[in-house]
Amino acid sequence: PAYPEKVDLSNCDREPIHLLGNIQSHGCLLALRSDWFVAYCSQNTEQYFGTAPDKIAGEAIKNWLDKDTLHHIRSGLQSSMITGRNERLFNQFIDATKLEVDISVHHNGEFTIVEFEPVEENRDTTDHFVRSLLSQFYRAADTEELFETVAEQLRLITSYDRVMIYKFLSDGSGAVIAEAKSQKLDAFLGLRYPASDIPKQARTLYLKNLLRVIGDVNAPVYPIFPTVRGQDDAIDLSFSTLRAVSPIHIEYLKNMGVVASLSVSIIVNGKLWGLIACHHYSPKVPSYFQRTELELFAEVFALELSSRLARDRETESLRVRKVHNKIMSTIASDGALIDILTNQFRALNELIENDGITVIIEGQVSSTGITLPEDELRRVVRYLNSQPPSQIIWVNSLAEVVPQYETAVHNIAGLLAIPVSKTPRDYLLFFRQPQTKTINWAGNPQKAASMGPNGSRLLPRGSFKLWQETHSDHCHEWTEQDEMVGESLRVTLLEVMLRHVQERDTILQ
Ligand code: BLA
Repeated sequence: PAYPEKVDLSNCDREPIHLLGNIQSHGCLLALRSDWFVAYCSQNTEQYFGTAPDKIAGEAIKNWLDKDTLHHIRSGLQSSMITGRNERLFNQFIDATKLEVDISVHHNGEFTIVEFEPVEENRDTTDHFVRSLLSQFYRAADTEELFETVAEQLRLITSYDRVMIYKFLSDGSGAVIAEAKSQKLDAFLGLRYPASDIPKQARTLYLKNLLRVIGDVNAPVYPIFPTVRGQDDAIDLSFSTLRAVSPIHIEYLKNMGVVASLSVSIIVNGKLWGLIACHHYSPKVPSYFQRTELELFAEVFALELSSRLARDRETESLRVRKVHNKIMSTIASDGALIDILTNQFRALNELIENDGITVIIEGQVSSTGITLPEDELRRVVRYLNSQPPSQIIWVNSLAEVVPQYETAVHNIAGLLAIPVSKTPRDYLLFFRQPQTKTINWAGNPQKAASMGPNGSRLLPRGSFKLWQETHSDHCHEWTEQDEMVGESLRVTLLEVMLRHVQERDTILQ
């Protein structure tokens, strides 16, 4: 009922996935009011409490749960209010039916949400795998090895058919950067997926709620009772562990041939860096115990990752500082600015990977390596001048931003531009040649979605067949690192400028 009339690729981001009003079938949900009376429950209460939903809604929960269990739920709720997360209670009993369950509890502002899942018979709670995983990944020499180790180990431990590390790229698309899978499956490693595969509201939710289990895409969902009209009254299931996922996403998984999935957020410096994504080709619900371990593991993994990334940045900034010092100690104190900078080309060349450097100051041009003819250079500078001032500008494809620019003619595809002075038009430019680049998409990203047979409903793409995109007018992409180096070079140049002006003033006096 709360499902919006129409969802398409442009409003995919607005599908209120936390208000869809259904849960998955592998558990049961109760929403309690502050007086511990049941306000809402899932349709399948009979199975868990021996009572139909209309006989539980409106009643006191103490009729079905004993004192001890209620006590645990109450203290779980208190911890949950502090941590802002679901609190898990292991091996509890429902008094009314003597069913052994794991319980998850949290408060959503209005209700206390209590969720129940049956305890599987033969689970091995003594197998603490986080510790053994940690010793493995501290040994990894670099981040690539770290990702591979993590994927391999997680697959061994969780026994999902496929475990992937999925990384978000700067444009919102994502790539499978590590994979462990059963041999009979095709590899997804290296494949790219468009941003719309995981819309914005889902990503926002995954920042708050770290772990999602989809137990069986073919199982029915259970609506929440009593049914409400419209989204305004729908119960907020953001933190519900049983929340039924978007039907569009269910269809997506079906199209992929996947039956069950698990995904865990990897958060680095407060941002959703990526996901650990697991697929299974038959129904699968990991135990509460495994989920708890996985969450903990994902957190330690994210910490290790951010400390490795910080270490890399530190090494890089040390290198940049050295070049900065070299420039500052060898810089001439007099002469024209353009000559001063030309004399530093060798040092600059060390700093940023390039195929040519050009400096433009008050209409004068000096260069090393490949450069552009003057009229083309003027057109490029015109584009640069139209950008916000006093900032470095990087372009991966000049053909995309400069009218009539011909990459092949000039053999230059992109540039990193550093403004040299406050006055526009003076720049230090690093050029890069074109590089043929192929992106392997899992299906044509332009056809990420299609309309249903009647045109009224959106369907995710039906094919994940390899779709190659080839660019010949892009350079080797400028990275965040290049941006950082460019930015610190901009500061160095400001210092050079300042010194130059001071020298000139001293001479003039
Ligand atoms: C959610 N999409 C997701 C999730 C993943 C992906 C991992 C999180 C839920 C989960 O754990 O399964 C995408 N899954 C992938 C990708 C790979 C993978 C890229 O295994 C690569 C190997 N999806 C579409 C379109 C829409 C869409 C067109 O393709 C919208 C119009 C929506 N995806 C969509 C929505 C969710 C989602 C709404 C949230 C599901 C939910 O949490 O309710």
